[in-house]
Amino acid sequence: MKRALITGITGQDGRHLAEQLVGKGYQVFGMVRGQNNPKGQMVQDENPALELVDGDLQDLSSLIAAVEQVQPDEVYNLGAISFVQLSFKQPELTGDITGLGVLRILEAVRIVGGTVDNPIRFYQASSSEMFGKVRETPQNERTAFHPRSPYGVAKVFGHYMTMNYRESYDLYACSGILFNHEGEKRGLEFVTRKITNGIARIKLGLQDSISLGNLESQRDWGYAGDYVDAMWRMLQQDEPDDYVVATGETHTIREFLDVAFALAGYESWEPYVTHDVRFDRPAEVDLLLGDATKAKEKLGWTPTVSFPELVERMYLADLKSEQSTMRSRRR
Ligand code: NAP
Ligand code: F7E
Repeated sequence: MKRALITGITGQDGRHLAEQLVGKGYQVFGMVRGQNNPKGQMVQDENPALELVDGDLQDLSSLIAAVEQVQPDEVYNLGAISFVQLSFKQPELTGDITGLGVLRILEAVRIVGGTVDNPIRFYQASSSEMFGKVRETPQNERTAFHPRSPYGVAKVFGHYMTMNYRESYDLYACSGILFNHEGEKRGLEFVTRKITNGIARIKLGLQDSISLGNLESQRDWGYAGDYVDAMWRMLQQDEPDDYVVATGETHTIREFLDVAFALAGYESWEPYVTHDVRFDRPAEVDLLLGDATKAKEKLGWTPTVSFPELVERMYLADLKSEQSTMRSRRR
């Protein structure tokens, strides 16, 4: 039975990945930070086969202890401050967790090491935000980075550290440069889920409108379940490498609104969407479009959920969950 340790287990990707790895017969350990973190219980209820271990990406000794305790075959480093907007407000914290946190977990993996026959394999959650003010379109593994936020800068640090540990210590370390991926488990702070949840609540009479920032930026949005499968595939190869994971399609926030409001039966979204400057960013990433040819050719990976299917899946899940909350409040 293979053993996997996942940091960021309480986040969107951690939950999807844990479910898939348990389905493949792995013994899965999820790292939870903090004292009595309520999300630990939530993921344990969702996935009873999961085992929780304590640890924090800000605390090297806790990471060494977690890796020593679990003795993993594979470590997936998904933990981060992942919300770009927050990274502008708390850049130092973001640098520490999203950037230096990668160095700390790499150190823990290097120090504990695994066995000669079975060294620990490491996955780093790199991001299309590293491309930022893009130098070329579409973006691939060779595209130069130009990050536009403290989050993007921290991810570039983590990305290069992962490469450096691979080259310096012969660590089996891969980075997945993942473009935006969404789904029912996406945090409510991100624009896609904010929109699908907002529409569900408007439909049920629970709110009147959705306040948004810049509607012109373009994102290459895929489904999170497909993207965690790509992470696993990266760690099954003979040699470690870096891969772009993307759909190869890009859409504006306006297009997302068009599809989502139409699904809910509205002719137009303009009456329900207001602009709030608080959601504008000091620097924006205008256009992301990924070229995942390498992942397709070497990993045999392809996205399975189209853009309209993704929006529908998210809207229907939000409608169902808001309806069930309403029913339980009435009881
Ligand atoms: P997410 O939902 O925001 O989850 C982030 C996770 O990091 C949470 O489990 C959080 O735990 C954990 N975390 C935060 N601070 C930590 C710390 N000090 N020590 C240990 N864990 C900590 O993010 P996601 O969407 O699942 O993304 C997973 C990873 O992929 C992240 O590294 C993200 O930056 C990266 N990424 C995401 C996308 C995307 O579109 N989703 C694209 C490219 C890259 P708490 O619950 O305790 O806060
Ligand atoms: O913003 C615009 C916003 O916060 C998308 C993270 O997973 O993907 C994610 O980062 C776009 C931006 O995601 C609102 O200005 C407009 O242009 O959903 P988002 P993100 O910044 O692309 C990358 C790949 C990651 O790695 C990150 O971890 O939508 N936008 N109005 C808004 N965004 C938000 N959140 N809220 C708004 O009201």
